[in-house]
Order: sequence, then structure tokens, then C-alpha cells
Amino acid sequence: AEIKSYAAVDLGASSGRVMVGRVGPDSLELSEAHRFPNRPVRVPEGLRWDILALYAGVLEGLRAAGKVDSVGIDSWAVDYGLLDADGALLGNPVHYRDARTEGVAEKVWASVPAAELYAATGLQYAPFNTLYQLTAARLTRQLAQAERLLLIPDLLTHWLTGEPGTELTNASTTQLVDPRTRDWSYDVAARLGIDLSLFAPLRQPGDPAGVLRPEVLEETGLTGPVPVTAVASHDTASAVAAVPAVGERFAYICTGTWSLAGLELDAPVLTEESRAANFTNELGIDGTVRYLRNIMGLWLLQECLRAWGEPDLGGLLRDAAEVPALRSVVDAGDAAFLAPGRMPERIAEACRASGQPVPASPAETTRCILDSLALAHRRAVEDAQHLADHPVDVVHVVGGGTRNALLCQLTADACGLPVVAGPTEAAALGNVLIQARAHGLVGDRADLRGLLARTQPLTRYEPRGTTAPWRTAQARLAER
Ligand code: LFR
Repeated sequence: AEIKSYAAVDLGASSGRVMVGRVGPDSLELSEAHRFPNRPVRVPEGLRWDILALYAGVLEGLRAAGKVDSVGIDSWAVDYGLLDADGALLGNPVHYRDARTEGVAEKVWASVPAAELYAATGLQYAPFNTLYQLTAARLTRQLAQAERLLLIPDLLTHWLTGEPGTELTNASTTQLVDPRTRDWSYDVAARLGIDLSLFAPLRQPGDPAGVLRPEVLEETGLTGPVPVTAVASHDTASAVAAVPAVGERFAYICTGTWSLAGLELDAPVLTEESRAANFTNELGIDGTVRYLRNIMGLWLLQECLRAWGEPDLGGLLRDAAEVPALRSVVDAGDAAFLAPGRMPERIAEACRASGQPVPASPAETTRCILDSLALAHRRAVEDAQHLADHPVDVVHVVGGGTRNALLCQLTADACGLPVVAGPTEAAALGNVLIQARAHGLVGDRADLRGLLARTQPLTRYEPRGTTAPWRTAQARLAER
């Protein structure tokens, strides 16, 4: 049988990778061609992505990948680069954790009230949504000079092929898309003075996005033509596509720097109750909606590890497992944890301010973080089922957090549901599978998930004990 190879470029907040997926009628194998760090840089004007280093990593990765049938790119959402009339990049893309959006939401809501904004776009409030970033940039000369705005995966695709486009799943994170029409929200943009003509035409996951330019072929040593395929270019959309679920009664948690916890639905939930619960309606493949909540995720732990000088994680997790459960919990959905820096202190302060024991060692802080994350996972899974009227009987955990067995077990305990953990490289697998599907190798969404369930190693965690202590902890957190 025929085996095809696809290069999946998957860029995360702390590292990028180029993976090669080999897909056959009943086989799916993934291997890493190249991994490189993604180091945001703080310059006097703020926190920026080193986009040239990322592009260099992509080129090196394609060289290492060798002959492939197509290339696809996914990355984190919301951020973008601006091009001038000559097609030159205007400055380094601003990092979504940059402070420029502080206080901007209030200005936006003065023109379009928050409730109206939710009804029109279905996006949860997050200070970094592209809409707030563009409002923050409103009077800058850079934006005035810009002719094109390209989201990060679209920018890299453009550099590889010369073809501009705006991939839909990622476009849905800008807060400028209507999740019912799956087209731009023209009214919102007009009322906020955002020029939608900056965006290139929408592309659907699976659409062709050009071929590698001759210069790129030369630099990577590849022989053309090598097509580039638009995938679900928001990493979370790719990861959700790769949830190995059978049936429809499942919740998912995409873990990594963030935890994105929720459901896959056929239609958005735009109720006021849903807005108050801060659930988002991002778009997925095949007309689906990713109904989910953003939770701070392992960012909390990553930032602590950085502050502690990168100690051995395995040892730390073993010690954390011995710390009594649920002594102190913080709200892992709180935007107060968004900015980098001083994370152990900020967690200690949050515990102190809420009258709980202050973690006194890295192991105790780690346990506090993992308990808090599991609790936030529980709340999101529970709230989503209720708000969407969509009950589930299993929670799929995918992404980097699947390596953290303690987090998976605590999540099962907190939810009172079995957790199926895996695949770890869900975003890259989703990226590969959308390419394979565009080339006719896999069928519908159920086929795609069936292939994952048959071929990928998965670990099952059964819930231990009752959820009573978690319910109590949740009530305690809600009181404060
Ligand atoms: C995860 C992710 C989230 C998005 C955040 C910021 O990598 O893409 O889905 O909310 O990064 O872009």
C-alpha cells in the first residue's frame, strides 16, 4: 500500500518542531526531524517573537525532513506580522503576553459592549485577542504603513510560498469572525475601525497554499514541486482534530503551556450564561466549534521551573505526589498569572491573600499548581457540559501534559471521569492528518480519529475516590 510523508511544522510558545508523519491506509507514524527553541525577546518597546529565528528553524527542519509530499504549519493563535506595500515585514511580531493590551478592553467595550461582542463573535474575553491587540496598535505608524496582516502560520506560509491567506481556525481567534457564518464579523470590525482588507482571503483547512519557492527549495536542498497545505493552523484546532475519541460523548483538554478544556460542538453557544463563564467558540475542522475555556496551564509550572533554575522535573513531581492533596489552590483561570516573571512569589501571594497555607518548598508549590490545574480542568469540563447541554463520559487529555502522570491522574480524580491520555504530539498529528486527508488518504473525522485510536499509544487513568474534596475546594475558591 502507498505510504505518504508529510512535514508538520508545529510552533509552541517555548519550542518549535518539524515532524514527519508517514501515513498509510492503516498506519500513522510520527518522527521528529528538528526541534528548536522559541525564545521571546524583551526589547525596550516590549515583548517580541523572534520570528526570523523561527523561520530559520523551519527551513532547517525542512532540510532535515527530506523528501515529503506536502508541508503544513500550525502555531499558537492571535499574533501576527504586518507587511508594508513592498511585502517587507514591519517590526517583530508582538508577543501575546506583552503589556500593550492592558486597559484596552474597556475602550473596546465603550464602542461595542462586551455582551454584544460575545453575541457577535463568541469569543471569551482574553486581553490578547487580536481585536484588542489591533485596538492597542490603532494609532501607531506601523499599523498605518501596513498593507497586509498575516497570522503567524500564515506569515511563515507566505514566506515559504509567496501566497498570502488567512486560515479559518486561527482567524477565529482574532475575535473578528462570526462563528455562525464562519466569515468575518464586518459590523464589529467597522465599529472598532479595524480594516478587514488588511487580512488576506480566508482559507479552509485542507486548502492548497502554494508550493515552496525556488529559493526555499535551494536553501532546504529539496526538489520541487513541494506543495504547502493549509492545515488547521491554530495549534489547538490541530490538537482537537487529533483527539482519539470514539463517539461524541467526550471532553478534551489540550495541555501544554496552556490548558484548553472543552467540547467539540456542531454550533456555537452564544448565551449570556456562556459569556459569564468565559467560554470561547473557536472554529474547528469540518464546520465544528471548539467550545472551550483557556486555563493558564503548565505555564505556571514552567515559569516556576525557570525561577528555580530548571531543577529535575521527574524528582520534583515525585516529591509533589507525596504532598497532601488540596492544601492550597489558586484560580488557574486568573489572567493575573498571564505575564512572565516571579511565578513562585505570585502563587505564594495568591495563597496568602486567600488565607490558605503558603507553599513552603518547590514540591509544595508544584503540588499547589497541579491541584489548581486539575480543579480548573474539572470546572471547565463540568461547566461546558452544562452550558452546551452535552454530557460526556470520558476526558481526553492530549499534548505535552500527557507526560505528567500526576496531572493526568489528578484530572481524572477531580473530574470523576476516566482520562485517556495521548497523543502527546497531538497538534503535529492533526497537522499531518489534515494534509493526508486533503490528498485523499483518510476519510471523515471519525475515520481520522479511528486511525489515531488504533495506532497511537494511549494511557487510561481511572478516577480514585469521590469528587467530594474537589467539590469542596471548588466551593472554597468560588467564595473568595
Ligand atoms: C495554545 C494557544 C491557545 C491560545 C494561546 C495564545 O498554544 O494557541 O489556544 O489561546 O496559545 O495564542
